[in-house]
Amino acid sequence: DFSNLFARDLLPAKNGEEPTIQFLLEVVDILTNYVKKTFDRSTKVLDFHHPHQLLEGMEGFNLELSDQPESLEQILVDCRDTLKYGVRTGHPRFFNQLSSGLDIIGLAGEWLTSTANTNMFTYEIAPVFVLMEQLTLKKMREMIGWPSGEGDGLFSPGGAISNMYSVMIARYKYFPEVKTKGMSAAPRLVLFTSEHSHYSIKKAGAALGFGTENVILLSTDERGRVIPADLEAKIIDAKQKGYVPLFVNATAGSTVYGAFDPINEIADICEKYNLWLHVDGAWGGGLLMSRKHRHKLSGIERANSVTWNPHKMMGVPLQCSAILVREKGILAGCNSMCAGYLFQPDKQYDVTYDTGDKAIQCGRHVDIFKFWLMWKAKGTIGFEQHIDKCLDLSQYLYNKIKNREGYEMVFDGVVKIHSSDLLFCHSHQVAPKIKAMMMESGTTMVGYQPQGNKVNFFRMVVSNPAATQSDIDFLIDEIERLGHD
Ligand code: ABU
Repeated sequence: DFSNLFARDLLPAKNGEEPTIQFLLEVVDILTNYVKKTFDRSTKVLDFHHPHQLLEGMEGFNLELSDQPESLEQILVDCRDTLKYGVRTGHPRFFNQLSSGLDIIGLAGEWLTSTANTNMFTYEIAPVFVLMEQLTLKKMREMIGWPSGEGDGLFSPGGAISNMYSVMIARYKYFPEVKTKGMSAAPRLVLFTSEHSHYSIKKAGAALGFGTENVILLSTDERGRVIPADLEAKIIDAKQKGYVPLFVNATAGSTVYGAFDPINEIADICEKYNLWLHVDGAWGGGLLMSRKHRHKLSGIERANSVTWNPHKMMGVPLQCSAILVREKGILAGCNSMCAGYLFQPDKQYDVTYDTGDKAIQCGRHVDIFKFWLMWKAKGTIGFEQHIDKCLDLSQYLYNKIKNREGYEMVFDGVVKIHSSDLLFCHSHQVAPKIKAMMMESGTTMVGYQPQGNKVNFFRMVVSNPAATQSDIDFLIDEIERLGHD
């Protein structure tokens, strides 16, 4: 009975050990029930409510904060309600986001990480995690193909931040004085990225003082891949205007089309004009684990920096994103501030393991452990099998849809609904309407968006390790069922 117990009765309170253990066992019970249900196809992906309904307090679920402590019984109810009204992103029929799935080893890793509750900035307080990060980043660099896995890197709070790091270090490489003097020390610098690339490159342009007008968008072919000739033409044009081309982002797995830019051809142009080449492999980086599919990133070994998010295609729990850099030391050169209270040079150990000063953050979450633990538990071969299975499932979906009445491929690989059997055919409204009904019924989830002059279409993401062919079948049937309603 937790109704008369409060947080103050738990450890470190005197006699707090027994209630602490009982309370945590209750929490574990809630979590394991949730885990079981997540993989049960008879449960819904979500129980949707509008924000005002949740804010008004659904069935006693009160989001308001209180001045007085609530009982542990109420706290357990809050834990159950939080999961009840959330979205089961590990459900086999959740296809909505690039990151999905519920990996049990990864989950165990998160629990351990939170229990350890430490900070990545120094070896002093995170010795094991720092070493795990170093070894894992080296392994990732080997997979990229940099000699002996040499180079640098960090886990960062997401792909957008990893991409921002790449722009920062490119600028530091060519214009190091910007660190001390600001952008007035540099000429007008321009960045190049695909019109299909992630918006984070533009965001980095804005945040770092380049200005979004100096992020030049490159034209793509019908499959969303950068046209190298357009890159070269735009570099020449920028130079003629007196601007200084600095940085090119090639995307390996674009957010909507899943397109892979031709890295080798882009690298040739970067070498010719002495530009920094970054590969945003936030989504597609995972393919490096697959001997069958890694050719899609051919040329990545020529990049100066790479973003790779194991929390996407590889199914590692959020968040887990790496910025990997070919040149050792440049992250520290760009970002270090040598705070004396953390990074004392005269510590008793090798202080090159105090990696925190390479980051733009101070405190840094331990994102490595769950990934390291999963890699141990699956082996490289386990990740490879997962990637190969995801691509097989995509092929299954493609084969199922390509000649099916009521569907049209946006291009060879992305699906658009257009049937006259469905409401609002050929209209922007079809996909949003079906998506809304899908969320109300809670049976499955898939995202939609417009792209260029194309009407809203469904973007099917296959990265969920729990998904099977039957779940793909279910999604197709469900879209048709909802479309006919
Ligand atoms: N880089 C963010 C990806 C968002 C998504 O899941 O579509």
